Amino acid sequence: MEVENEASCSPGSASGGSREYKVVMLGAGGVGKSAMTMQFISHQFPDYHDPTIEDAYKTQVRIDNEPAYLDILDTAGQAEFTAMREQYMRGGEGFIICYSVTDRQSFQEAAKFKELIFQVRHTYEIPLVLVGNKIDLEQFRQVSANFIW
Ligand SMILES: Nc1nc2c(ncn2[C@@H]2O[C@H](COP(=O)(O)OP(=O)(O)OP(=O)(O)O)[C@@H](O)[C@H]2O)c(=O)[nH]1
Ligand SMILES: [Mg+2]
Repeated sequence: MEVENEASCSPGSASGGSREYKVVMLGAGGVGKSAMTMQFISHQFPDYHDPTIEDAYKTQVRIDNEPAYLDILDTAGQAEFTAMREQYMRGGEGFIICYSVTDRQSFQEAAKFKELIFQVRHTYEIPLVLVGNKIDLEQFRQVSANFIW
């Protein structure tokens, strides 16, 4: 994956003495949100597409040299599972918006996710990262790395 846009992370609530950060994975169906999450959580890459309804993970990390918890919510990209969207956009402290570089429409949908966050939160001052995934499939690339969001 390649990180193409980044904003700083703001602190979240405390959990057992450690800071807790609520991160939400967003993006169109099949762009690789679950694969990315599994790679991060368990260092395994699922090579199948099992459409997510909603999966939550909690893992211990160090952020700014302090122990912290990351609550990662892996959400549904497929439209039929998106009823909870507004609720998790309200609760997220940081968002990872994913698209596939092989799928131009998923890039356009990424911009829509940003707008949806704005509609729910009424501010653009929300930490978020735009991730262009599947860069190993260079021969099928539809989204230039130079595109500006
Ligand atoms: N070649 C390649 N395939 C990938 C990459 N990331 C994910 N995939 C594949 O893309 C397919 C979909 O990945 P998922 O992680 O299930 O996609 P998702 O965004 O979670 O999809 P939904 O849960 O339906 O929203 C799977 O077959 C993955 O193995 C990548 O970086 N490169
Ligand atoms: Mg998924």
